Amino acid sequence: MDTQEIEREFSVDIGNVSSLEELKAVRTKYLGRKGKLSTLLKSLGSIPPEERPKVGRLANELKEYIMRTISQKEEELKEKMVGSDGEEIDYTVPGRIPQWGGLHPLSIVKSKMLDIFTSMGFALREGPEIELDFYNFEALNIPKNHPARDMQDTFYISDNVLLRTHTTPVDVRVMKEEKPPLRILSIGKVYRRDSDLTHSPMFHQVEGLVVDEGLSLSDLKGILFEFAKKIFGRDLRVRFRPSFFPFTEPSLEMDVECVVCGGKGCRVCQNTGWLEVLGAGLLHRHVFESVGYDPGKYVGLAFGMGLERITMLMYGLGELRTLFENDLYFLKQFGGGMGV
Ligand code: 2U9
Repeated sequence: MDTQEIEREFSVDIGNVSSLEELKAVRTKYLGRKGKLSTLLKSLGSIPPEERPKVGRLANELKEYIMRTISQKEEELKEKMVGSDGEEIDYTVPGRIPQWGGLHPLSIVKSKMLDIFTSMGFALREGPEIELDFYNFEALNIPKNHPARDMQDTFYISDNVLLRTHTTPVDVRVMKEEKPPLRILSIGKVYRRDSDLTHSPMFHQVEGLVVDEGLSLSDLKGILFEFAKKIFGRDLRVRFRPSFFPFTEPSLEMDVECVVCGGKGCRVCQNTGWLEVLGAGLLHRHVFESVGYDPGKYVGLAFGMGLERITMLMYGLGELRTLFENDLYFLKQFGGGMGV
């Protein structure tokens, strides 16, 4: 090999170097004891004496060129290995494996509920969390001095503006804008001045409303029974008890057989065999009147429940606050990947 061939091959090799290890291999290949340059210099003895000085000079120039280029390359590579703070970067340290995100248990249950109710023809509707007194109370048969306003301790922003205490105002807004038939679902944050082991000042409600002609309480019971079966994943017993809410008449509450003991009685159901799941009823005529619907013509089926309560029942959680603490060890148990 002559000096020109070595120079050409060296240019290709050095151009391909991207690490110190590769550079070391190139140095050995050209400058090592058995490298291309030593071989060339050793072969000087076998060429005609008159050509030796010229070839010798070219070989030495090439050697210097190769040494210079290699040390420049070395500087360049070392510079790349230093971070902006001047500290050397160790490329051999294993990379950090990013943690997979997942859905929060409340999000998992929320999307299950959405699936169930949309499959029954409900459409999700949303509204503001900062509400006017009219939509949150007045239109719902809860006038200024109604005792229900004490029941629902409210965060007031001004006399007339408040943080909604339920998602019901979403339904009121839709009813004022649109005509029956309606089949809507509202899911969202609500706020109450309540904070202890079983209450949080912010929690989520899921509410449903159906307005049409010729509906009856048995339609409501059918919807709720279907929901209970689907959310708890089996054909469990349910019972309906009479209750009271200002915005429904008659009002009822639905219990399901305890999902832990199957109705035998345990700590979770406080030995009753039943778990309270939701409240419901037929819309009060005053609600219809305040949105301009004819109570003689239409029937409204309404139901509401706490998302946290359903989530706790589904997963057998003992404490509400675990849902708000963002403790990764707790949250990772739920998987919550996209396949749930
Ligand atoms: C309109 C009018 C009334 C929705 C209903 C309940 C009964 C109920 C509670 C369950 C636990 C709230 O989260 S909780 O504290 N809700 O018991 N909610 S009827 O009634 C409506 C819906 C829409 C226009």
